[in-house]
Amino acid sequence: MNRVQKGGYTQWQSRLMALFLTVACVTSGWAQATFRWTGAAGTAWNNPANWVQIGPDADGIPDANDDVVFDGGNNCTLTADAECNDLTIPITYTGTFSLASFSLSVYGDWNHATPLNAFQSATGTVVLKGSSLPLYTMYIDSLMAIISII
Ligand SMILES: [Ca+2]
Ligand SMILES: [Ca+2]
Repeated sequence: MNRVQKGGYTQWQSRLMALFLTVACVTSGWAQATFRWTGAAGTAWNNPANWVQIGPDADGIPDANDDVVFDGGNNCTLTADAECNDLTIPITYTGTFSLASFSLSVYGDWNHATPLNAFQSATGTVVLKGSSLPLYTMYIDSLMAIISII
């Protein structure tokens, strides 16, 4: 028998609503974090000690649902393929971010506000994978830039 609780919902309806909200939270990106680069423990992107993490993330390393913001003056280098949601390199960032020979998949917006050499593609690859009208602001200050739109 379904007891009607306060608000007019039965226990079964309340449990179904709680399950729906849990699934919605897990799948909607509410569980994303924002990672601010500090470079406190070196230059490796894959070292959690180099990030200040705001919000939940299991391993302390940015992935497809996390926003990344570079700040300060310490350099960052990919040591493996990586991914993030929004990537922001503000004009206040005075370090360099190098892909080395790896790929960075960006699922959200690419915000690169500085024409300085803060971003270095080296022999790596940027993959812009946004699916919901992401914004890309990018300075290309190189005679050797190769842009492929596929
Ligand atoms: Ca995450
Ligand atoms: Ca992670």
